[in-house]
Amino acid sequence: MPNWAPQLLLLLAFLSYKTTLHVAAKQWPVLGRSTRFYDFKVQTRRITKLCETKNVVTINGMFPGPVVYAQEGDRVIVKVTNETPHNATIHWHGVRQKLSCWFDGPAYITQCPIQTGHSFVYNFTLVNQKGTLLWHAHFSWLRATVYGAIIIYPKNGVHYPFKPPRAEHIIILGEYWLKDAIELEKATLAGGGPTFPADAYTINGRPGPNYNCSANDVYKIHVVAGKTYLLRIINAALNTEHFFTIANHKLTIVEADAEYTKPFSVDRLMIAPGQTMNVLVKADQPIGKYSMAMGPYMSARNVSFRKTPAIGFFQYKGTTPNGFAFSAQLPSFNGNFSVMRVMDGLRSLNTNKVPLEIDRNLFFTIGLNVEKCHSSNPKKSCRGPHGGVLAASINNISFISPNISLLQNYYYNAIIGHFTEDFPAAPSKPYDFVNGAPNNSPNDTQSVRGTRTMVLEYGTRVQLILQDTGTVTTENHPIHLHGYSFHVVGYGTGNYNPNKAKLNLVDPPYMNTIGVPVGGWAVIRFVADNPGVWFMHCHLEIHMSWGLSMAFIVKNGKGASETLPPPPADLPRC
Ligand SMILES: *[C@@H]1O[C@H](CO)[C@@H](O)[C@H](O)[C@H]1NC(C)=O
Ligand SMILES: *[C@@H]1O[C@H](CO)[C@@H](O)[C@H](O)[C@H]1NC(C)=O
Ligand SMILES: *[C@@H]1O[C@H](CO)[C@@H](O)[C@H](O)[C@H]1NC(C)=O
Ligand SMILES: *[C@@H]1O[C@H](CO)[C@@H](O)[C@H](O)[C@H]1NC(C)=O
Ligand SMILES: *[C@@H]1O[C@H](CO)[C@@H](O)[C@H](O)[C@H]1NC(C)=O
Ligand SMILES: *[C@@H]1O[C@H](CO)[C@@H](O)[C@H](O)[C@H]1NC(C)=O
Ligand SMILES: *[C@@H]1O[C@H](CO)[C@@H](O)[C@H](O)[C@H]1NC(C)=O
Ligand SMILES: CC(=O)N[C@H]1CO[C@H](CO)[C@@H](O)[C@@H]1O
Ligand SMILES: [Cu+2]
Repeated sequence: MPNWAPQLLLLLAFLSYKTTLHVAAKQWPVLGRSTRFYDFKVQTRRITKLCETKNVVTINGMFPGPVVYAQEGDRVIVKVTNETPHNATIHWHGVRQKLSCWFDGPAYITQCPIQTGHSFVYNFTLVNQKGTLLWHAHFSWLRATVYGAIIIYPKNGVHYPFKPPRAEHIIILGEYWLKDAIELEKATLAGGGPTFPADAYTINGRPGPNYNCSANDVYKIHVVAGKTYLLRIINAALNTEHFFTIANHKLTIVEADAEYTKPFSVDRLMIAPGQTMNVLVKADQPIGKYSMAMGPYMSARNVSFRKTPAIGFFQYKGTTPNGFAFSAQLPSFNGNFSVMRVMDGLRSLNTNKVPLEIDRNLFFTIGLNVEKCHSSNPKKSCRGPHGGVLAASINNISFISPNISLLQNYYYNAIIGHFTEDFPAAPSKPYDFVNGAPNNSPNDTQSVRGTRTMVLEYGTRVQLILQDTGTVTTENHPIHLHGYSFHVVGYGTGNYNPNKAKLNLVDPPYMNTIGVPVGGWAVIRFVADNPGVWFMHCHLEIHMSWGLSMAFIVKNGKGASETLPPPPADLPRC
């Protein structure tokens, strides 16, 4: 039997976006069937949640934002117009942007922000990619409310590698603040200490019955007994990794970060911000109403966070809507069993082309720092440990955002003063990364500040070891690389030891965001065959603000197929 579901959904999606999103097709030339046009207006909208009404930044007034539907191989064109008083950009998270780095989206890395009243047309193709990804704002902390799903169906005539599900549902996990997202970043950085926990966790923007004024602000999936459903789970939360579970039901993971995996079943999963997972759920329990729960995975010491889980319902046809719901059990906030269970189970469905030989072996430490207080008002501005200011770094370098676009400057050879090309391939001094402070001095927790990049020749086969440090606290950091997926060939706890590390070079998962184990390490491999400036950072927004990021500059290769084309004419200026 042919698999019509994706085509049908695509058609429905096409019809609905045409009617709801005011696609300004007339402005553009006649389209091929394989070009998808979207019109994104960055707009503020008043919404009421948790008993309070406030303005939030949205796309087209929608929260979560509109879904971008496409098929593998399609071109996607999104005109983004900024109608808010804030700066904005959109990042297409996980889209590999082959030869289209200009459209990647991180502010001050590949473009200047789209300023109030201006627009920019993002234009990229989805080559060799299918599955679930997400888009989100990439300026300040705007992505707290500016996010949505990207769904890439297989090409016509190509089926999923599993039985077609009865229906598909998108599940976006989020965090919601009553405070304005940009103010939240400013207030956190001004205080020097930890950030404020979210006021609610949300499933598709809805906190569910555990929260005040939210008894009806609940996401529900209606199911028919005996049928199987595909859930496209996306973590778009700002500052926390999350567990997700459905009472009494198994989740069979079939895809991670838009790459098929060998199917395996878990009771609950951990998903980091930036990660996406497709799971199959069979409605194989007695007819009833089952809770879906989302709650935080917090592996750092001394953190404050909200413990109240967000709840949605997985509701069988034939259930009384207001009846009893089976409750879902989440792991404890630092429960690492479910984290390891998922990591251990992830295997690519197909044996991938893992680079077996490597040209550059990089070792990056990732972790937090405490800078000395230089404020005349330490009580107000130095609320970090021991009266210092919290920071974060890679190889002890805290990334300082430039005030120009790195890519634009690199492309026009105008480097001077804005950034350097000396990001180190390894830490300057070895020490017991996980358990010991450098020099055995507990006060040696400072980092160096700078806008440093690392240059890679086109085609370099890179192995990168990511090592968590315990300088302030060990913690699971979700590290995201723009412009590439990478093979996660190994991971473990403690300090990386090349003699003991077991690597999977056969069927490792192929991801764009990896949660490096708390107090541990992960080894990733990729071939640097996409020229441009590619941001790599922790996807916990607060860690990125503190400096846990860097950028790779990948040089052009030979000929047009290995060279980044010139920038589009409407690229925003700083
Ligand atoms: C998108 O990019 C393609 C390839 O560079 C180009 O031919 C096309 O005109 C662009 N479309 C828009 C709307 O910018
Ligand atoms: C509900 O409101 C009360 C009173 O303001 C507050 O103490 C409590 O923490 C709120 N509950 C949640 C889950 O936010
Ligand atoms: C998980 O937590 C337990 C108890 O806290 C600890 O003994 C174990 O080493 C942890 N495992 C990993 C992989 O972090
Ligand atoms: C964590 O909390 C304990 C007890 O309050 C304190 O002694 C320690 O310094 C704190 N550590 C950090 C990294 O803040
Ligand atoms: C922009 O960055 C450059 C180089 O870091 C610096 O000299 C300049 O003062 C900055 N300009 C502004 C307006 O912040
Ligand atoms: C990081 O840099 C600071 C400032 O130069 C230095 O004091 C500290 O020892 C360095 N730490 C490590 C781990 O290299
Ligand atoms: C917006 O971006 C421009 C260009 O980088 C900058 O000059 C301006 O200060 C920014 N405005 C805000 C409110 O961040
Ligand atoms: C000068 C300074 O920062 N001293 C701190 C060194 O670390 C101890 C705790 O490990 C603090 O108590 C000191 O204030
Ligand atoms: Cu982090």
